[in-house]
Amino acid sequence: KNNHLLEIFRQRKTAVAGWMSIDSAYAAELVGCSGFDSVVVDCQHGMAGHAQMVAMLQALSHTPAVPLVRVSQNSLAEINRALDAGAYGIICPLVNSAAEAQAFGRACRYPLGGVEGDRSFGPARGLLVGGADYPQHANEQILALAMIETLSGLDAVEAIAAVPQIDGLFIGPSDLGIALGLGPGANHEHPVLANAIRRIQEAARAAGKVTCIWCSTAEMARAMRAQGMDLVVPGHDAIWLKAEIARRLAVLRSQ
Ligand code: 3PY
Ligand code: MG
Repeated sequence: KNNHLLEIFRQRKTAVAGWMSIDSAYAAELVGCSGFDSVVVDCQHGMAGHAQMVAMLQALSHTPAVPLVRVSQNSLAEINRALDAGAYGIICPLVNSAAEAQAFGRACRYPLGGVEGDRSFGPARGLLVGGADYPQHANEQILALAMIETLSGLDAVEAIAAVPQIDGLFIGPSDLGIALGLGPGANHEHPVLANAIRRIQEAARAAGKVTCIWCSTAEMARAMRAQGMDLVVPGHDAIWLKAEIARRLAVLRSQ
């Protein structure tokens, strides 16, 4: 099975991904059927534990969206379990150094065909959704996206981007804004944050890797697309739900 995101990246288009903080297979299925190129199951700040993550990946299997998982930490065990459950890419939070990026990238790769990897063999759902040749194509089709959202990660961003097992950088503007002294909810247009975002983008581009970014609004996602991002996320399910509830209650209570 081909990872459709790779095709979008090759065509120099911008993928749009949904983001699940709610631990529901039905909600994941609904979002996966709503037109996104990809859907991320967030196991760091989202509610899903392992069992819900598996159910959400099962629900996403019959949607056109490429299933990605943000793991809670840079752990070989957790990354392997998400991949075995059928994720076609892993987003790893808080990558601080080239060494951490290498450990993360290696966790996503089988040590096959000269590739340096630490992924243990037991593809489980990978075989069901990816087909019998999953072990042969997994290394090329699975995305390893390292989050840059700390000062040490930003300082090491060029070295992180150069790690061969890493496919791309994923910007976390909220943590990055805090790390840069701007506090929570920093505006991406603040020159300090905007410069950091551009530096990350340039580091990825120089290494031939993609850049992805989490955005709190659709407007920010549109601006980031115009800036050349390869993948943008226009907020998450809880934000969408709250916004629409607020809009409807305002209609009902405004008079
Ligand atoms: C951040 O902005 O810090 C993120 O991790 C986005 O989810
Ligand atoms: Mg973060």
